[in-house]
Amino acid sequence: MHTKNPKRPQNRLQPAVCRACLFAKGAAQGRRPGGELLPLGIPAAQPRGLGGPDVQDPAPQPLTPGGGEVWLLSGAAQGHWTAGRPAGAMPVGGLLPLFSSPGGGGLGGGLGGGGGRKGSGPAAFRLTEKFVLLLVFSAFITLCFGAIFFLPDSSKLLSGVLFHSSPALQPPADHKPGPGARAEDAADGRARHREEGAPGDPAAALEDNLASIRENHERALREAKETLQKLPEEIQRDILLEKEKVARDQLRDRAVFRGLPRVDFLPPIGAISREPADPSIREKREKIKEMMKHAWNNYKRYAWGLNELKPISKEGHSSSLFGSIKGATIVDALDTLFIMQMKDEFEEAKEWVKQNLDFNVKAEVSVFEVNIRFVGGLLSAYYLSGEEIFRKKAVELGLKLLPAFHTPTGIPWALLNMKSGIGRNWPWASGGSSILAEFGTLHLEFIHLSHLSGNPVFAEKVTNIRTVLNNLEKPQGLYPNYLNPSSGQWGQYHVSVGGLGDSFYEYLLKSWLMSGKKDLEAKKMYFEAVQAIETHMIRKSNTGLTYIAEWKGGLLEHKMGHLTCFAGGMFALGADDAPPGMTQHYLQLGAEIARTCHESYNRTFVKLGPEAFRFDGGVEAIATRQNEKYYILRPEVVETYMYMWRLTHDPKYRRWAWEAVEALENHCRVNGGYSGLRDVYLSRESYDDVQQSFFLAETLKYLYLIFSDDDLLPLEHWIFNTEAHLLPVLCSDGKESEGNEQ
Ligand code: DMJ
Repeated sequence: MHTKNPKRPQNRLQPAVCRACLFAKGAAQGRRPGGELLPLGIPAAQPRGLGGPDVQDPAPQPLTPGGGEVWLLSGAAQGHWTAGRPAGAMPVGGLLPLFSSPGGGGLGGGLGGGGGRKGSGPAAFRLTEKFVLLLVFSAFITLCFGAIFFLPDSSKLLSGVLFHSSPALQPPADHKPGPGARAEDAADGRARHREEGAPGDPAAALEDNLASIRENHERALREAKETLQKLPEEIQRDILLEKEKVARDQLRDRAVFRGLPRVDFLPPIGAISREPADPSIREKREKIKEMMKHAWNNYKRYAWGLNELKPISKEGHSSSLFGSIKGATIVDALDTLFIMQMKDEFEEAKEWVKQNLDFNVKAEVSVFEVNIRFVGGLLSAYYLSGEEIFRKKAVELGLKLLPAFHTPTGIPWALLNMKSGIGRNWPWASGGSSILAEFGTLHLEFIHLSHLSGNPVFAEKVTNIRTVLNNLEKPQGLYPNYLNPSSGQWGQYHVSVGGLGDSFYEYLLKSWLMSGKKDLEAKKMYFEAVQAIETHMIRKSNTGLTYIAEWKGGLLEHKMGHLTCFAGGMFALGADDAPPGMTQHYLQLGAEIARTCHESYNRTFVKLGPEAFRFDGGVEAIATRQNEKYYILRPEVVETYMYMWRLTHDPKYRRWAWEAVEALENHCRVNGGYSGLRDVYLSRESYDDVQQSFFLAETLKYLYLIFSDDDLLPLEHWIFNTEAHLLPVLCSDGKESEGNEQ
């Protein structure tokens, strides 16, 4: 946690390696508390020597103590100071005269107008001085990179120093992969993931590292050189231009927001259905509605307005994935409440959204999570209810996410500070890459944002992602999980239909379907990808269970994640449009994956499946590692049952779904709601004390649909986003398909 000192400006100072480049670009900027834009290389706080803000401030020693040093803060060190020196800070003043100033001016002072030392800008240096500076600077950078990459446990250093991540976003050591994300493991799972499997060739990895060090080094040098060549006036002009651009963008966004076009709300098709005729099915459906009530009432009682509920502690649970946006459970649950006809609850949720849902938050959010849960949830609530507030909030949030696309390629950052508009990637992601399942899971929502706002900008952003992907060479036709948003090159060659990859494939198929089958590019990309996946990643176990392995640089890790289980439903859903002669094949593949995932449930004590299960070392569909034995109320297996039921009406899918209901009731239900389990093979309960918001958005919704007639949310009219939020199919003219007058 950051210790906040209200007197200290909250600007985050960047590590030394980033300074020159960020400054030179004049692109990424920090803000003074008062809102004035500053290049990141310049500390927003005026050092005491320069008449800093407050003499009472216990804060750190001057940025230019004795007129010399500048302290660089690491994220963890922000706000923590020891004996006149920030913990984790390193002095660079002596090394970097550019940033120091005997008179207390330095570059920051010069630009900010506070320093006033004549000639303190770069132009004051003679050519030889510049050369020496350059040499010193480059030696310093080399030293930093050397230390970062070659010291033992460099990954920790990388995340702690280079990427400077907020502790709030760091995976706690004993926590499960983040609530959700098929773009999985926002928490520890991901980082471990990366280290665990990766067979790979160490020489190649070293070569990769060296190449990226060289590349970074050269870029930093180039940019430092450019900065040195600029006159202070030029730098100031760049800053002004950038400032104007930001202001222009903000104005444009506000205009869009104020002037939302009128849209005719079409009554949704099949949003409400009659009771199932069969009394035993009716009873089961009623039971699932009762589960929703139990989950909702407890959330309301103990955690109202917070993101999620801790059902054992009976208090709120906040996930760093949403920064300080609140109310994840409320927004995620809206459409489930609607289709279950829980009208009072829907109304109170709507009222909360109206009064309290606020996106003007400072902390960083996961762009992917906020998109699938909040944008998706709001869009879905709008399309079902026609309430304008949901459309307005969805567009407002969409606009807030746009700065994430501010990268050289337009591939968005994973994390975004919605206040400052500054983005970055997960520190653990291969070489600063963005994640396929994250940037590849925006398409559906963004197309609808353009549709509902009349602003093409959203659609343009996601169309560009496609273009970038289509211009890239794919190893064996497969899409690696990592893509660098600056270079536009793939990171590590890891491919997964589970965490980090999954919903990218799902969104290709659903883009095709949601476009009223007009988006041929999506269709082509989907079927080509699926074909490559089948060839290189789908295998059968000794006893004939079909599974989808993970592909790492040409080698297979024979493990399948709970997240991967969604693919059964996906294969079946795409079957109708498969290349000639393949429809039956894909339906069959969907059925086989469903069976394997059912086995992974059936082979546990609690009859709910583990996070990942393996097909090696003599086991099949069983988790062998302790850290893969948990179940966090995930939906993917019942999601696949839902599609298989709808598409085949084979009664076993209802049977299997009911087994899951019973297991949830027997093992996850507690007085205070529903909890995940730490070990599904244990006979005693091992609660993790979190009621994930997707339990209400997805797990209970899919279960309810399995025990409803098919005319509730017919698949030919509705697309479920990856969080099970509903988006109507758009016709060829970009309009929603006509509603009936139910
Ligand atoms: C949900 O947030 C979404 O389904 C996402 O795509 C992946 N993971 C969780 C549920 O497991």
